[in-house]
Amino acid sequence: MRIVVLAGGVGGARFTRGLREECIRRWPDGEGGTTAEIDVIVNTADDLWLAGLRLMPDFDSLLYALAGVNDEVRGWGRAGETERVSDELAAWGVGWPWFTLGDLDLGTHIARTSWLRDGRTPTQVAERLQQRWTLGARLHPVTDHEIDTQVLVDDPEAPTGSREMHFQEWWTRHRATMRARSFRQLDIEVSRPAPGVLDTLADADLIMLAPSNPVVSIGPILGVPGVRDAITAASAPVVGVSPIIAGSVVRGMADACLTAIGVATDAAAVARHYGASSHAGLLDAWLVDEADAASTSSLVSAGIRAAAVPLWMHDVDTSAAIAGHAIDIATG
Ligand code: GDP
Ligand code: FO1
Ligand code: CA
Repeated sequence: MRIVVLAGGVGGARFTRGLREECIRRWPDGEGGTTAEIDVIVNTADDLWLAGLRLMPDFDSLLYALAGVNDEVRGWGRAGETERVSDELAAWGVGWPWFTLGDLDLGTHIARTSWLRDGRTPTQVAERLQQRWTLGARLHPVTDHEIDTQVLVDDPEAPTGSREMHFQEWWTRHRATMRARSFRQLDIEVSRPAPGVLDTLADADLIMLAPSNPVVSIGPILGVPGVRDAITAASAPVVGVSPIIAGSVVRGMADACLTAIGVATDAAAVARHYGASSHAGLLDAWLVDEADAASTSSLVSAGIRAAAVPLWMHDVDTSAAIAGHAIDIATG
């Protein structure tokens, strides 16, 4: 069984950890692992240069979560983190005072940047980083090009009445409170899928959209030229898990992103945004939470198989159950 997951950071990591567990239960290899292959295509549009280092937040969230070294409470960064270097950087006025680089996390950024400066590609660097732990999944940055998301916000003092800032400034510094007019990924139109991404999709038995931010996590993955077409051309069924439960984003500020692109913060609205595969969209099937059960009939009418199951990812077991339901509805 070859499963490909499209994923952002925290939602993507929790889901993939559950999927790995579910695969171990369904397709055990007799040695505590699974015969299933899990390939994760990871959003790279949150990435940034800071203090001379290349950060890849969503990739690192997946890496740390699958390795079991992540900070569960914050959702990003390493467990048992200290911030001595960050304090020094602040004293030097380097970096952003509102963006904390943990000491252990900095080790990752320094290793990554060092390998990039040696001439390796982000995909090659990602392979090196994954060798440290047994993840039970392969992580692929969606592209080796830099496609950092820029957010256009209102600014009455700017001559045009608006200005752009890096996604991380909008998200982390301003907590997405400044109204976003639009999002764009730098140079995405001239970017290409990273080596392996298109082949992985073509060879998949099942393609899953994690319950990740549809606009700034899944959106940029689909926006890399060739990726969306590879999904619609793939023989594998495509199933998505709603990141919205009862009109709420569960964690984070994804509602501010959805509003900016004119999509309601609603499980069925997100499914319609992805579209039915039978109508030139992506989805064959979509899972909503039990609280959104009333929306399943309208989705079925729109050509999307839908089911309502508990979608709160409280722990590995609840995430594994969600992954199991997603496998069942897509392949059943
Ligand atoms: P990020 O890159 O760290 O923002 O993480 P993702 O893009 O992968 O996922 C973020 C989204 O996950 C949030 O906007 C939520 O809508 C969704 N999410 C977080 N926790 C849960 C959960 O327990 N269940 C479901 N269904 N969605 C969740
Ligand atoms: N999020 C914060 O809210 N505050 C931080 O100081 C912060 C630092 C940080 C450092 C490295 C990293 O990989 C992620 C970090 N994040 C931080 C999370 C990140 O900004 C966003 O939550 C994601 O990019 C959105 O997916
Ligand atoms: Ca993200």
